Amino acid sequence: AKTTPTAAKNLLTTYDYINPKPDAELVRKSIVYKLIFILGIDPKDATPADWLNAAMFAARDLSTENFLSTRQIHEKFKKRTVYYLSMEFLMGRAFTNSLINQDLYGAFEQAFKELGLNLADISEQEADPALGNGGLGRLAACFLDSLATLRVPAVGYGIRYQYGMFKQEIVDGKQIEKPDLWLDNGMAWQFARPAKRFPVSFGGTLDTSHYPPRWKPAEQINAVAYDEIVPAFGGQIANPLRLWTAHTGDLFNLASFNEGDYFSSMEAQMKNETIANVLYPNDATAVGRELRLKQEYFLVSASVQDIIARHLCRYDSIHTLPEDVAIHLNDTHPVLAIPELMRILIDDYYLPFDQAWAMCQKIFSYTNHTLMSEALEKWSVDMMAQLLPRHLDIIYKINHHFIENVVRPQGYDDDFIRRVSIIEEGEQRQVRMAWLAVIASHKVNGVAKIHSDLMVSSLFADFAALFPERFTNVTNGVTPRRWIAVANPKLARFLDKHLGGSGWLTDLNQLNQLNKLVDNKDIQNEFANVKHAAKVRLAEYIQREMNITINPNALFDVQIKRIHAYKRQSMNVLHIVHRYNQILNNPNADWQPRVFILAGKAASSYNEAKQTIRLINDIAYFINHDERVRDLIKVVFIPNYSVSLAELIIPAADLSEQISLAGKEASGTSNMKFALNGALTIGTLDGANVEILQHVGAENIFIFGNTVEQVQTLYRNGYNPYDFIDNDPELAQVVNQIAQGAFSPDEPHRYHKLMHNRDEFQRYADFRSYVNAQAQVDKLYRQPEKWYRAALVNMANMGYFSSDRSIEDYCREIWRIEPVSEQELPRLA
Ligand code: CR1
Repeated sequence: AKTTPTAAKNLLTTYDYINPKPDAELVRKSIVYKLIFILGIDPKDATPADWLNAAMFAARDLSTENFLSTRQIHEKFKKRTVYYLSMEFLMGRAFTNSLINQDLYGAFEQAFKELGLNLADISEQEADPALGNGGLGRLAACFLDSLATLRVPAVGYGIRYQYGMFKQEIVDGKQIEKPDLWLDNGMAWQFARPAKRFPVSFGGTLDTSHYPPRWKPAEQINAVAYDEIVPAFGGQIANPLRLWTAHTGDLFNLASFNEGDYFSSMEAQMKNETIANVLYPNDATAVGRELRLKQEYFLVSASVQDIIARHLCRYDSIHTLPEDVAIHLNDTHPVLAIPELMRILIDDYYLPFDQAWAMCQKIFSYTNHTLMSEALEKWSVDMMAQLLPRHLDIIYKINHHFIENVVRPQGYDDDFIRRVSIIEEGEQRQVRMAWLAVIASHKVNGVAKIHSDLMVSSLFADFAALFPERFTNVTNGVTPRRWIAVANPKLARFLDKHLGGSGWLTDLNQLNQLNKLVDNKDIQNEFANVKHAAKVRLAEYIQREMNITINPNALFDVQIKRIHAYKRQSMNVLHIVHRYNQILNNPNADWQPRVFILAGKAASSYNEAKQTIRLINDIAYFINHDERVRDLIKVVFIPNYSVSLAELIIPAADLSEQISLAGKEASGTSNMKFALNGALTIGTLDGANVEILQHVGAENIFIFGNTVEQVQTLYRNGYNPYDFIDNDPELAQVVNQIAQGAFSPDEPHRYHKLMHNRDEFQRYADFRSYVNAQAQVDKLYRQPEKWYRAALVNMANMGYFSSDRSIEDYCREIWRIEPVSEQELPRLA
């Protein structure tokens, strides 16, 4: 039992210890105090990074009280809680966000001024923790922000990778991967929790002569927690993000050490510590490696044990778990949580299988984030038998139960049973993790309307026949706190001014009041100035970091996201080269100057994506140095794309490229961030583009390309790229130039394969329609009144795409969770 010293107890049961809002002087004192007494640094020797750490400690103090009292409220009122399990969280920098969320930005800015320092420069010192790949990880971060802000009782669980996403350098046009040392300068934002540790076991044998069977694992390591505070915007609430790290101190083999074999005594320890070492840099792709399976199990085992421990703090029985707890699976990566909870309920709490299973089905829900078959996780039965024998045994039982009690009684044939079985038969038997997720969850959702519809009609069609009520949609959203207030403060001030205050930050539908202002010329100009300032800021960065000069008056055309064939960065390139050809053919025409900005990382093992990066850089070099095109085209590939770079680039975009092949991008979320910052979208009818179109209206977005149905027809008829290349001389010219080395004269065949592959994602089929849409873009940009009107209409109608709306949907439709109410909040002193 926990004891609290009486004096502290008084403090923690009355809420009057909550600080009044500190002024600049208090903040300054606190920063200096932290610098001296926590970091042990003399102010006269302190580097900007030291000042940042000191300031983060000071800011953390101010949210810690909210953090602790939030936990107390949850316990006191036994708040049903959602646990969000994700292998990835792309939180971005914490410092500025926490100051804005707690309304402390002004005080800190003033405090640093008095210290002769600049808050913005200090904030730039913060490492950007890249514990994720792309959209999936960033969505999890937006959701945590909304969960806190909406006062939803929630805990995020992830892994504290020692090395996050690799750092990308571009050398001679090629991507070079360097380790990301995000922890090097300390991590003032996280609390180490050495006492929060749970053993995680692997391997060994299963003795089935008992019931329940006895698992005798071969290895055991400890998961140790770090907590990161997720502060609500403007509120008294702060939720935890709990990240696990591997600690193997106890594994150290004393026997061999005493025999003098220091190395082998350390060996087991080193082997296991690699579990939390690196993030797999794959986006929308599955990896079939043993270490990855270990990582996934490590996350879920520690988290499920912790969830049960938390439950038993509030209730004295395990039976109330489904009333108290909702566990959400962010894609299939944490799906082993299902057999892990079953294992604990059956083996440790002696619940009968049926009872444990009924509990699981109330507790779990699952989001599918992609239909791409290459991303569907499957684990070989052999590997799982080796690493997690008890879990495999439980999965077999779940499968048997499902087939015998659910499928067969409905009269389905063997072929159907083969299709829905969790175990895929074949040369190598495999466990289909997505099937397990669907069978165990009470709700399964896709992330945009078109994606959820396709999910039900294709990937999960058989399951939709079995459980039609299980499938639903929750369209993704993004947090306006980070994507406007942090990323684009000038836009935030513009909105405050015209919407009569900052209410839009927590009620994004207020943006629709802009609709009545979109024809006002002064407001159009004012917005144009906000956009221009952001473009200047980005141009300065590009000048400083890359030594490339771009003109802020040009149209900024931006595609930033993971490099992937289905996202079709190479189709963007086709258009750039086509435009280049047109300008050379007709140099005196009245061309609209454009800057093409691209950024994104390629998975280290994904050759085609790496070639695409190299092609972009080769073309950039060639075109940027061609005197004949002057400033009419510039191409910039900004290295090392990250959340903080997105914060710099998105506000500066005029045009947002969302050009995936229809049916392939589950949602996209940068499309929302761009439109929210007043960029116009050029996009296909894919993912959330479809809903953006519905909200902003067809006149305010550039839609092109084949629909899902047309794409499927092309595939069905045996898609042949030369049907398109051979019938479009301009396209053929572009393809031949690239394929024959016009941009890689030192190695003419460098891009032959990239151009002449089977064009799985139908770039050539959509090329002409894309080029036509780009001509419409130029035409509209030439009429600033119309362009900025359209930009304002975009912003005005983005309210729906707030992650607050997504989280409200999840709470109501999936988790059945109530936020902390006004009455439950502590009274402020
Ligand atoms: C999808 O590709 C979506 C995010 C968040 C990605 C992207 O379209 O916006 O998820 N999927 O829902 C993914 O990473 C493993 O799958």
